[in-house]
Amino acid sequence: MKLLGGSGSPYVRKVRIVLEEKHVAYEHMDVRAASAEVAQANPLAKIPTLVCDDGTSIYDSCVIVEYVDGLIALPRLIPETFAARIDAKRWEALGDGIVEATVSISHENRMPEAQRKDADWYAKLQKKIDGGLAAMEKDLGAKNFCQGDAFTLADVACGNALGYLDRALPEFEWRKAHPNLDRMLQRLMTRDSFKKTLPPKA
Ligand SMILES: N[C@@H](CCC(=O)N[C@@H](CS)C(=O)NCC(=O)O)C(=O)O
Repeated sequence: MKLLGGSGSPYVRKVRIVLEEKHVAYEHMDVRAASAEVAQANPLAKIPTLVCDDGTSIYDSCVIVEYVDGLIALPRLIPETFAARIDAKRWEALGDGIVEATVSISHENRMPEAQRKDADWYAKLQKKIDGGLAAMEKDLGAKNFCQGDAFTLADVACGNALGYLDRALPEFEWRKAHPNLDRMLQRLMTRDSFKKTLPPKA
């Protein structure tokens, strides 16, 4: 299978962490969403897009991680029982929501200052990031894993969001107010899947 999408995309990194954790062999095509390869494989022209060996394409990142998790039984990243499965997907939505707000702010910051959106726009997105971090900090508590007593998609989504915050908004200091998340990211960064997928400095 072939994964289309640039290493700098946080949604691509989430999928790559899952592929590494599941030890699935894949080819990585480091291409942008606007590339011809993506346009051909995904009518929405978005990354990540996974092209399977039979030519079928799978998107978006949430569907791809569920597909990859189902391909190989162990280690199971999306729990089997209904309640735990929904909770893992809720963690994923939290992580992805923080990523989405962070992408918007970091794109806007690249505009010339005079053309940037107003303070209300920034405040609205910052509130999502702050709210998402507060919820993750509280739900993680003193535990070693976001969910239950094993590494799951919840940990992938949480660590991916924190890593992207550091990369895209390096001036944003989140650690002091979120010691549980700080500890979590340090522990996640000892895993091969997180180390191997860390994007080169922007
Ligand atoms: N919900 C999607 C979001 C993917 C996404 O927004 N990817 C961005 C790159 S980080 C993209 O392809 N942008 C190009 C576009 O929207 O046209 C997912 O989880 O895969």
